[in-house]
Amino acid sequence: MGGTTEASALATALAGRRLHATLSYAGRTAQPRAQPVPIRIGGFGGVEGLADYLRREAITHLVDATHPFAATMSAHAVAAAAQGGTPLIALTRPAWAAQPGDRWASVADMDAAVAALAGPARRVMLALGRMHVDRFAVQPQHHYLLRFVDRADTPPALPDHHVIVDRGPFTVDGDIALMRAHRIDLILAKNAGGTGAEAKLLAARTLGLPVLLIDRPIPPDRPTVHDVAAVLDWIDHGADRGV
Ligand code: 3Y8
Ligand code: NAP
Repeated sequence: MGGTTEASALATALAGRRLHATLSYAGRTAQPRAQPVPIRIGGFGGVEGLADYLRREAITHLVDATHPFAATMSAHAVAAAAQGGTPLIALTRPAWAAQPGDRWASVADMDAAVAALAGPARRVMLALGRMHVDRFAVQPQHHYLLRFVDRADTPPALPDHHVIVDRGPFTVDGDIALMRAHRIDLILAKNAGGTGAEAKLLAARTLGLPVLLIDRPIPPDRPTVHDVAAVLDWIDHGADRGV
């Protein structure tokens, strides 16, 4: 189950091998990145739907390589895999940790992030995508720089905003230029980890800008690795050991 840089890297690694792999997308974006293995797009229909899929497709290994904030999908994967006895492993990336020069503050979740924006007008880069933007309408005083993968059908309910349509991975120079051009004085982001979204953090460090990072949800208990090689080893050796 994909939608991340790591999932795409795993798909590339698996394409060169004789086993059959399918990469699954929820269908959140109009044109997901082309993959070197077959893809399927759309929800499974809850835990039961996923369990049926695993059984119907005789899936022998389930890799949850979804984003750390895709908490529902990860919970369903654990439940559905347990139901049918399908070996499951999570491929995820460690959370980002502040380095010298970083001006980071953490908030527990999206509600806390919205509350943290109370106060005088600022110029905020809301690098959260499209799904949760309207929650910030209760803080209409700010100028918001929004970055979406696809243009939204309806404009966000924020009186003062500017939308950039772009998909990552992003570059540090690109994000520095973007923050300068829009005179950004605060970046709000999820602690997604990984390389595909970290450019904005490095740009903020270079510009000395404060960052508000939303902690990731606590993942369910499951075997977890942080690199593609470990997943390949699990597929070759680990799964039958019930790792
Ligand atoms: C549909 C698949 C690859 C994977 C690329 C990674 C990197 C670029 C950075 C910013 C932050 C954000 C957002 C982001 C990044 C990668 C990775 C990552 C963040 C695609 C993709 C899908 C999605 C869904 C989309 C969400 C949104 C989140 C934009 C494809 C491009 C903000 C998360 O418009 C919407 O409804 C978008 C929804 C979930 C979060 C949100 O709440 O809006 N990702 N992103 C997946 C599916 O359908 O199953 O289109 O190719 C994947 C990637 N997005 O293969 O190269 O590995 O994380 N994605 C965040 O991390 O904060 C952008 O702007 O700096
Ligand atoms: P979520 O809230 O955890 O899941 C909500 C529902 O979406 C799931 O119950 C499932 O529907 C469906 N779903 C989610 N991921 C799926 C997948 N890979 N394949 C098939 N169905 C999937 O998920 P989300 O946070 O909306 O993320 C959706 C997708 O975007 C995931 O692939 C994730 O990796 C990617 N993504 C998310 C973020 C983020 O910030 N959340 C960032 C980058 C990429 P059913 O119950 O019907 O099965």
